[in-house]
Amino acid sequence: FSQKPYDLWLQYDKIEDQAIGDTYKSQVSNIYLGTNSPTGIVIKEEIEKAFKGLLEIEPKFDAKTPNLIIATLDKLDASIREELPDSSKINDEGYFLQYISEKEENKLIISSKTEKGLLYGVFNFIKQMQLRNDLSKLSISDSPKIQKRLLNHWDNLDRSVERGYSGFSIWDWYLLPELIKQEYIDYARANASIGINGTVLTNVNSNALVLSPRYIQKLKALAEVFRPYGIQVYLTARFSAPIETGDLETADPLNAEVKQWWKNKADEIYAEIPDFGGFLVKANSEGQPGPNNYGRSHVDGANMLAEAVAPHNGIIMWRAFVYSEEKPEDRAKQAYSEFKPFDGKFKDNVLVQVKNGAIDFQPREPFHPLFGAMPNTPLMMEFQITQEYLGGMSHLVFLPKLFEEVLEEDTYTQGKGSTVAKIIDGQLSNKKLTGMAGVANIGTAKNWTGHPFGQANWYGFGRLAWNPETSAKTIAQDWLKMTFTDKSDFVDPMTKLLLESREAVVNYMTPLGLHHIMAANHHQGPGPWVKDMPRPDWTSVYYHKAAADGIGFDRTSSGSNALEQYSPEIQKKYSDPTTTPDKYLLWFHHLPWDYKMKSGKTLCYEIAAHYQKGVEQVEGMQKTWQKMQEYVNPQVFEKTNMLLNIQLKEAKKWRNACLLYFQQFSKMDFPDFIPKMT
Ligand code: GCW
Repeated sequence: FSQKPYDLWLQYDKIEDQAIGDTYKSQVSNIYLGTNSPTGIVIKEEIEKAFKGLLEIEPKFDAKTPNLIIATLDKLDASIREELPDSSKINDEGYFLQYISEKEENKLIISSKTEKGLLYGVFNFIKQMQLRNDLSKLSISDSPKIQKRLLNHWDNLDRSVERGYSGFSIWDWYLLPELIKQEYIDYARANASIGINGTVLTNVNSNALVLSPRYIQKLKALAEVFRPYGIQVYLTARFSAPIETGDLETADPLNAEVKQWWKNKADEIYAEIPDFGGFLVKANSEGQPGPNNYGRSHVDGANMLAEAVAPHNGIIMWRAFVYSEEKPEDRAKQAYSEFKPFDGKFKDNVLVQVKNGAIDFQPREPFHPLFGAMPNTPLMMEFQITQEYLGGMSHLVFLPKLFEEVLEEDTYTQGKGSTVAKIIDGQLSNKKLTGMAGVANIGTAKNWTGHPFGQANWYGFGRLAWNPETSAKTIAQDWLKMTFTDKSDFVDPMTKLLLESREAVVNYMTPLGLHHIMAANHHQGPGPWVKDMPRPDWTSVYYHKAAADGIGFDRTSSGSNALEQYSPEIQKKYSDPTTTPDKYLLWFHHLPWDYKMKSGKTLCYEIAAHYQKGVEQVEGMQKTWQKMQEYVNPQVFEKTNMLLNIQLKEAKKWRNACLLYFQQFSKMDFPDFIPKMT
């Protein structure tokens, strides 16, 4: 086996099927590459790597009569240009892959408006060979639907990673700017291959030190590595930085000196890194400083920073993850309450970054009501790729299925079909800025993500940021084929396994709309009993409300009425438990233990049945995996085996702990299928 975990989905193992390999070789025997810019050089290197691996040939770039042409549209001969679709079919980052057959000559064309688009086209072209597709059928016009496709690293300057389960931060700040690690280059390749075009290098719980001149030099070195790959660097901005650096006594966003301080800071950064992306800010959230400290609003804070970066085309991503310990309001309502009144008030270069759900990256949450509530503000989606609440380093969970579910949800704000995907890609409002962020699961682990299947979540995030309407199934199939093998005896059962893995984790952790019942602080493992915490909204009892009368959080008008933050269509459906989808039942309703479910069984029975099903689904995953040995690198096979054993053990622990805990209130016997617990 030559599958190398470090190489992620960019496996360029030799194509075994000789007929396919020979056909490809004849189709790409002479290459014209119409650029020798830094991006042109990385294109050349990638082609070399791919051809040496897949086809075992040294690509020829000096051809007079090329059959593979890689050049921006302005560099193509008119006769070839005519064979391509109209340039309006793609945007500045898009590309064409086209097979043309004229007279006796056949040609493959990779073309685009910009070199960045060309690079994306080349990665897709290589992928076509990884997938063993017929190159003579190629006719693809593709463009990203979202502009800012970013990873968010929650990486600290001491290289610890908040909620990171894959080793330490890959940013070796101590040895930068002098030492450029190969990992930085391979990180850029991997991201560019899926269209990611920006990375926020530092934790949202941020450290002002990164804004100091010494760190700007380190940042500059990384920016130079990433630039040819079309990746911009961004930082998190600590709101109190003007004070912490010792320069000022206040960070009040309306203070003239503070404004000037940030302008100067932006000028200083841009002088070194002209394509610096901008800042991501977590303000007045979980103890972070922010404009509220000075009686100012989120708009005041965001707009002040936006002004500082605007002359350089920078952007501000202002997070809406806010909930206050002083407020008695249901935590699920608070971000909406605070941000909706600001709709339309942010400057043009501000994106409000909203987590997919209103609580916090749970195995399942309804979509965040803000997505349907700020038509005049660009909203950026924030997904979490690292599995903070989904078993961290040990559980196989294919997250694109979760992301897809959120993106497909209908907000109804402009009638039926107003999906979250269409809100964030700007289709429904012509928003000037669009974006999607994923909290990275990357670290110093030799395979980048710790769990071998964590790679699929990084890959899938990139695919959905490029096009939020991509199906999780397509993503699963592509990733499996590119990472392991295209054999259908592997790809078909494994696709099924991946797609089911998300529902499994929901079943054995938080079925039927339960949420935030994890162990305190680290969030790994069950903790429905958690009640003594510094804040009530950090406990579990706050969320499940299990008592003698039943279980669940009443978010209808008889309870917190969080439901009123959604469109009337959703309110109507979800205000009645009989029309609420089972998957959100206990998110919106508090119901008696003997409440009769759609299945005809009691709620208590269904809770048990879901926990049991989750455990059985993990057993099913193990069975499938056992049959995959012949297709997988032995180390990856064994590692995944062992991790699945841990996952099964933990799934049973979740089932047992939650059912025993809830039973003290329900006083009902477990159904027979629940194994005896001692
Ligand atoms: O729920 C919390 C996480 C924190 C994280 C925070 C956030 C970066 O537990 O670790 O802090 O979300 O998203 O800001």
